[in-house]
Amino acid sequence: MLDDTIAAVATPLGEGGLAVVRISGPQALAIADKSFLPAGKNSLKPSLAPTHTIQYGKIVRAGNVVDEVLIAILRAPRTFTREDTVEISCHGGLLPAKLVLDTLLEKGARMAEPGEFTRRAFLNGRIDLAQAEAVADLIHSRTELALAAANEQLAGKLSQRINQLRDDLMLSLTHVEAHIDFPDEDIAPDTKDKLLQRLENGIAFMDELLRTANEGQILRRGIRAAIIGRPNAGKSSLLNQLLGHDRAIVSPIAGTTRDTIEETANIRGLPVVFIDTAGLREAGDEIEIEGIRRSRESLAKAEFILHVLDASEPLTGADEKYLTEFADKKRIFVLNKTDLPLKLELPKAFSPPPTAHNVVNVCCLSGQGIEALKDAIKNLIWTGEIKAEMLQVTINSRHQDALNRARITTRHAADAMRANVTLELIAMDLRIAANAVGEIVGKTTTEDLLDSIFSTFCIGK
Ligand SMILES: Nc1nc2c(ncn2[C@@H]2O[C@H](COP(=O)(O)OP(=O)(O)O)[C@@H](O)[C@H]2O)c(=O)[nH]1
Ligand SMILES: [Mg+2]
Repeated sequence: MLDDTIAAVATPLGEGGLAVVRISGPQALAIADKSFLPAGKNSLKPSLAPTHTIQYGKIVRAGNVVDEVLIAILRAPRTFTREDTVEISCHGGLLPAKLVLDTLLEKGARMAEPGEFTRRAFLNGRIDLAQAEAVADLIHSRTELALAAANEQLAGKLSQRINQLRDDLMLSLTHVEAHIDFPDEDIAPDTKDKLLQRLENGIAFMDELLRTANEGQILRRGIRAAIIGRPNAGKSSLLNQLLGHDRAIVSPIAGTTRDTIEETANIRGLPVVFIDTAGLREAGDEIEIEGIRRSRESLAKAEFILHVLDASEPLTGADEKYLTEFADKKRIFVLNKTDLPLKLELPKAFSPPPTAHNVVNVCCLSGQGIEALKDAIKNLIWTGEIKAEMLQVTINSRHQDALNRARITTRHAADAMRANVTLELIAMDLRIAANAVGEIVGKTTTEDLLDSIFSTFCIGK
């Protein structure tokens, strides 16, 4: 598979100033030679150009000029894929990039699969699997904080820790196996203690990593918050305030928001997907029935709730219904319209009792209280400070799955050792644990695993 040369448009499809077409593989320079005509007295054909230089010229197909381009010549191994790579900067827009790509395909390149450049970078040892995943995180990150975390992972911060953990497990395994070879000798008590201590340390370290899964998920996928409340409480106004622009229609007519609206906002560095629901009141017409069905659906998926109450009016039956219906969800009560005389009294009976963290006063007309609400949201989803160390390692769900398996078998091995179970069984557990940890960085992989990771990438990456 690595014998062939792949090509793809590396920039997003659409109109723009420039587009980049990338080609990588053993034939990259030869194919570029057949497609590119140097122009000007200093330009060289790709196979003659020194590495890491830019040449000016034209892409030519069947005698016709396709586009005027700059091409970067990047020779193996100092490239992203560790293969010969040529990057062609052509004019932006769908057609120039497509025609340049077609030319390369005609001259012998193969259309790249999604993520195939990054997959080659992994297969050629340029980056490990956790770093390859970080490339995708980087592309998809929606806040600077998420970007910082992806960069740390790409730099190998997670990989270092995983490799250390795997080395420790392998060392324990070697010790255990050494004793299997000498069945007459029991493990000396102090050696056994040391082994057990190392295993316990490993488990503690796995726990530490596993605790970052939640944060990792928040940074990567964002967290979903449904905005609920009775009609006219100010849900759409609140959404607009949190987004910083007018997204939803605000009107004094109850039932204005008929569809659910979803938008991501950056809340103290955390991507939060806010869902403005259509209200759950008795439906008037068919559109409203559908709107309410969608509201229910997004409510079920939401990790927490912003319950908007109109503070300028006494509590209504509809408000109370929401209070009881969502008692088991994480929620923040947003008391809106605080510019008007206060008439609302929250019942003392609902749980949890109101505190400064779960009750926030705002005015969605002026924006007053919105900053305090953002703090409350951050506190709700991310307990404590967002520390720099935290961003160095935030595992994803694949890492979490592998670590959970490693933890179970390591625990099993440690318990078995205390119970003096035969060493063969302990060795087997440790081997499984080391392999599971190895999956994270790609030391142990299968084609299926690689396919599932790289298929989520975009084409050209
Ligand atoms: N006085 C005042 N009116 C508000 C405030 N927030 C929203 N409103 C008004 O309340 C009405 C309903 O707002 P809207 O956001 O559409 O409520 P929704 O039905 O819950 O989405 C609109 O006329 C808003 O202008 C506020 O803080 N103070
Ligand atoms: Mg609305």
